[in-house]
Amino acid sequence: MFKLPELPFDKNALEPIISAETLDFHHWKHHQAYVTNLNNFVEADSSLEWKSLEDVIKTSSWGVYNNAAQVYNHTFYWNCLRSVEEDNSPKWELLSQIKKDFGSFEDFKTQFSAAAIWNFGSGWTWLASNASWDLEIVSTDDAWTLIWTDYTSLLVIDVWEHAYYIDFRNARPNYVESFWKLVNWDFVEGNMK
Ligand code: MN3
Repeated sequence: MFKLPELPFDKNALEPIISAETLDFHHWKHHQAYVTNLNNFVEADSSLEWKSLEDVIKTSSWGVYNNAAQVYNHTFYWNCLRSVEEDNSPKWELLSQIKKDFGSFEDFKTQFSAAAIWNFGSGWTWLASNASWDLEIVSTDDAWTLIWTDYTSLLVIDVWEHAYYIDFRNARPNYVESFWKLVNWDFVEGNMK
């Protein structure tokens, strides 16, 4: 059985950008619902019982895949966040890699923000490293994750409406712009290894 992971911060830690109310819905209701749905599938299919979450994602389709991937994506997203820092930026190796692949940190943010804003409908926008260890911005639809691709996920933003509707209503660009103050670059850099 899979469990809803705890948030890696207090539920008011992301205010005033992401409210405790959003986290109540997004973590306790949406993320929990994916865990509950996944566990219902596991209960009905004993072949899933001893698999890791990543193995379930790699070997399943449709409802099982969608719910398992959403459990994974949300946990990854929470880990990408921390409390507000006005002048928030990556350091060391990650910063030099970003400069190499995007020109500058500002250029990277501009491209990533545009990808997240124009990611049509519900989905996720990722910073990932490809098989040759170059950084790329990749957008996925619905529950899609990068687990069964050659990409290594480094950073993600959830652009489903439920991620921002309470705090930003329909203004996804404002959510995306504010997201930069919340990124946990230590986690992102840790994913490069
Ligand atoms: Mn979500």
